[in-house]
Amino acid sequence: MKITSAKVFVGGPGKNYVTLKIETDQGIHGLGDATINGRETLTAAYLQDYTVPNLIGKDPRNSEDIWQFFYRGAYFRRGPLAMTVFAAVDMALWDIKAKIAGLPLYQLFGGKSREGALVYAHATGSDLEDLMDSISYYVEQGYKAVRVQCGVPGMPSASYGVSEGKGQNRNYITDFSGIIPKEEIWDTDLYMRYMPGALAEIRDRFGPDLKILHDVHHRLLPREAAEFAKAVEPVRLYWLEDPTPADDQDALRLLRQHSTVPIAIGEVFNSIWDCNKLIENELIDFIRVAVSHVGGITHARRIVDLAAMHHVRTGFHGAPSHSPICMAAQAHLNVWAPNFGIQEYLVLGTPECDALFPSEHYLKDGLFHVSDAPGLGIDFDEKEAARYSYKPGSLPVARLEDGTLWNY
Ligand code: KDG
Ligand code: MG
Repeated sequence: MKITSAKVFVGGPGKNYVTLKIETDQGIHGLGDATINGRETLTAAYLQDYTVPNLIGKDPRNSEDIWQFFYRGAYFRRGPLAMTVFAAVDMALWDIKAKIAGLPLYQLFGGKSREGALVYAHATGSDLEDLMDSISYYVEQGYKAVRVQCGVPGMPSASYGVSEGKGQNRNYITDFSGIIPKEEIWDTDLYMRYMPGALAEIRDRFGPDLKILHDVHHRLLPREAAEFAKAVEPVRLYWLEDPTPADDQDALRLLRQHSTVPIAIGEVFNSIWDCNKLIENELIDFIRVAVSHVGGITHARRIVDLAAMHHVRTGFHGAPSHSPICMAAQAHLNVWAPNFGIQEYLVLGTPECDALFPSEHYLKDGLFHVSDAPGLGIDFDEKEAARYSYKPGSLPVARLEDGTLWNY
């Protein structure tokens, strides 16, 4: 069996999805996702200029050897762009492998450990009351877990994860007005004074059963993160996400010494070498890597297995940084992984998105159910794709009030 062609598409409804389609001499094709927010043309160029020519003629069934060929062959290891490119190839090869077997992908991992995978939605509000409305909306839809972010009174501009204005399917992450990012102002002191009380009010309003998650988006220093984690302990969060920039992994020791709040980290990681110490030292409770940013299924499975040895559960990234192809790959891992925790899920299912990526995967009562179609169980409509093209967009950056650049 040989790979005969590989095509790269950039675009999508309200997003710059980077889609790889690998075709074979047996008429079977596989799909991969190389989307990376704000840098989409770069993974597309890496695929087109280097990866595609090197795929032609290879046997797609040798996914491990192909992964090693690209990873070791690059000489310069890791990095988000390269690992996202390798991920797209790897997803497409697993898609082909499972289609050859005539099985849904999860069967190649060891079958189902659960029927549906718990997901969490993003509730957001410009203020706490707006956020409460947003949470109610998701609870009414049957979600059992919700990430909550709201504006902080007095904060000079809207901050990370906070949407201004009403509406439930708000894309507040990428700004498509151009490649020059918007700059936001962040004030740690205001956040630290306001947010623990706001989270406590949410717990009071929604009762003990709702799983409440909160994302700090790397904004606190280690000591501040320890203080914040202690302050929110009575809320019984499902997790506190990215309390510090996780480049400094030892920083989490301080937080761990002061609090038992579950910690989730990893959406910016791109290899096992970014998180092996965090996992082995049991400094986190959830690993947040995304299959599409961490070298694909082959590499993600190594992380999941390492995590399982250390009581760390999965909480794969699922922001609109990933196309439904990555979400499908994660859905197969989620129904299999013995140490599955939760899946981030931002409603992708607009009619335009479903037309571009048809599938039988579905969400019901806050659980994601995976399709039993062979492979990833998702397709890509090239005719629909012709309607879209690349739109320049960017993620915001954050500064302190005195102009110091801060963590987004
Ligand atoms: O590309 C950046 C987004 O994926 C990020 O801002 C989303 O923090 C995020 C999350 O938890 O989904
Ligand atoms: Mg996050």
